[in-house]
Amino acid sequence: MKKTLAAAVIVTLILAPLPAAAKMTIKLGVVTKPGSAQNIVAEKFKEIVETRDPGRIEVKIFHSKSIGNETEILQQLQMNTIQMAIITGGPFDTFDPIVRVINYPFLFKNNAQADRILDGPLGAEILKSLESSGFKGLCFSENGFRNLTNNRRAVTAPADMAGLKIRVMASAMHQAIWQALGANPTPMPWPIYTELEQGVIDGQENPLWVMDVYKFYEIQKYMTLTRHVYSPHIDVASLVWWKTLDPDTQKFIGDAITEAAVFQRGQNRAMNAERLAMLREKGMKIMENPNIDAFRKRVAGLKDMDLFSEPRVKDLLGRMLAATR
Ligand code: EAX
Repeated sequence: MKKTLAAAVIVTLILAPLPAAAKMTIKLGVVTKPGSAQNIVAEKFKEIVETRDPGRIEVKIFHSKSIGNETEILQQLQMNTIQMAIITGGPFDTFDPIVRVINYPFLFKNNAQADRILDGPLGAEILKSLESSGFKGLCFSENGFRNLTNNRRAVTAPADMAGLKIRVMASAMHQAIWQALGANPTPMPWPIYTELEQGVIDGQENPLWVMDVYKFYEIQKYMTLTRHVYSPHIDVASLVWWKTLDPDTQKFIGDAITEAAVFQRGQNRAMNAERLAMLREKGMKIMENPNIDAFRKRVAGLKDMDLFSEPRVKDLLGRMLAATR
């Protein structure tokens, strides 16, 4: 009797299906909503990872502020409660002042230059620096060149900025830019539709896709093509988590996110002309040729500010300014 029981147990154990190799889950955070630049990177990354090696990794995207604002998402990466994020360069400012260098006004002259520098050794230095804040910097995707919108008046020169209350990201660099331009900058986390609608702020600055996807044409009358900052996203992983991965998995993930970033930049750029036409058609008054020289002059002194007092940051800014001249 005992023997039969033992045999039955053994047979059951043998026939029981082996647990499948545990599938890895990557929780990925973005603050913006589906259709936004960050989500396009996230979704492309998910598609690449899940189709290139099915069953290996599942990517779960948390969007639309479902796990907090950008600063909160970055804190969750530091603790490895989420593993990856696509976050605009601005809010990294409070974690590592080195990112002020990429948010510097009128730094990059065009897309090709931004790609060359950010995908090259200078970009790599910035990604590397983020490790001391607990982030594994993987690559750059893009928000794009930022433009000013407001609800008060047509802005074509800094003099028109006087007293305008402009929402800025959680970034000392961005705040300094708008102070220098004579506006009244107010840092606020994303999203900001309600604040614009209620007139808590007069304006904001973002790339064209934002005015489209977030329907700012409904609540902002004027847009000025200032292109004052080329705004990358930094695509990052939790450093604690990254170190637990074997080199092959690191390469698989690193290649996939880089491919997704390159795809998204191309797509974003391809849509700019169409978006501009659409925003005009929706009734926005668009100042296409503002006095950029006057804007430049106002921000020329920023490189000597305390923002860049840390020697390694100052040094990188100097090399970046030389490389983008
Ligand atoms: O990507 O906060 C900002 O202005 C960002 O550009 C926003 O997340 C849209």
